[in-house]
Amino acid sequence: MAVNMNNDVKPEPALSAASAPVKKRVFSGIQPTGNLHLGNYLGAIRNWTQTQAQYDNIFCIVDLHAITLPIDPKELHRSTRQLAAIYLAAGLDLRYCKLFIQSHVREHAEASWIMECFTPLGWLNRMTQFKSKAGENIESVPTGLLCYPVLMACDILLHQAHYVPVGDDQRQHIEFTRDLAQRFNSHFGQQVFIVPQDQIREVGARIMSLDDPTKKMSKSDPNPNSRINLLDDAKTITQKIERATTDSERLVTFDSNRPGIYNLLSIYQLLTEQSPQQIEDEFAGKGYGDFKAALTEQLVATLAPIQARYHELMNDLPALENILKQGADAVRPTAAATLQRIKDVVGLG
Ligand code: ATP
Ligand code: LTN
Repeated sequence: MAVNMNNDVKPEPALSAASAPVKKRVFSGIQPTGNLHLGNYLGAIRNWTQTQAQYDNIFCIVDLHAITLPIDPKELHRSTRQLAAIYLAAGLDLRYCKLFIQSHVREHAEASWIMECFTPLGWLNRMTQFKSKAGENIESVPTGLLCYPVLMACDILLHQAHYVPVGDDQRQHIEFTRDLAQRFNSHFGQQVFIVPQDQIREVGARIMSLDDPTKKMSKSDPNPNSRINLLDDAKTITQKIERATTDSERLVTFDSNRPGIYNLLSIYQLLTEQSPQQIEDEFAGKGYGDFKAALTEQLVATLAPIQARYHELMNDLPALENILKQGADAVRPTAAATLQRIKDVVGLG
């Protein structure tokens, strides 16, 4: 059975095995740790929506990952629902996608312990995200932060996903997942896991900070003007774009040596789906002011309908909970079967 956005249940179309090519599975997730920003949208969620009809998709709200750094319990619970509402508001369609909360499928945590026992510590010590998040506090940081990539690998491997659409910052984690799957499969001489591939787009995989375009746009940046949040209103967007760092050249051209304007132009390119040449022609003879006004208009036009739908969804939390419960129920059997396979080959039970 499949559920549509209005939450009615309708039967899956009857397809014969011969006429229906089996769709490849996509899996991805985002941590419910605060406001989502334009980088999360253009680097991840929008790509999920664009290709959703082609795949059998599973999108997760990875709350177990969110507790690897301090987070208030009430805020975590609310952010988890907010992220689910954003997924739907951004256009994920329940005819093609299953959405669930990671902690609702306990197989993830159980598989993670077992897979940690097959993960060389050196692999985890090499993870750049761990190093940057741990900073100087290496002795006091939660152990979960170190083991984070194993849980992420289990998310993907338990559901036997083929593709993992993410932003560029997750490249190393997907490489780790592939290495772990291959190591486990070859250790036991069995194809327990599908070895997944990343899906990282060329444009949009790394949206940069508005105030320092050499850093990626990030939820955890202390400067709120460094990012456009998906729930920012038109006035806030206007102010943030007006303040966004550019340079003194005043030429609206795609030049990667001028990272500020290059980043803003890449955002415009993604929103308008025009080529760089078309955009340069549009702004030939015009200055940064004209360009920033056009960019602001595009951003508001893209985000306003998402925000309206988001508020509708958040006003009916029981319906949202129901969608998430149905999602967890639908994905659990594959996760349970993979976990059983892991336990069998390892000799547990
Ligand atoms: P933080 O920076 O605090 O770790 P984040 O903003 O990177 O958080 P995540 O939850 O780690 O957010 O990322 C969710 C998804 O968004 C991932 O697929 C990630 O690759 C993608 N993503 C995050 N930031 C960007 C960005 N600046 N540009 C493109 N994609 C991004
Ligand atoms: N580490 C990812 C979030 C994440 C994820 C996943 C992404 C957790 N499990 C599985 C893809 C597939 C991040 O974006 N910070």
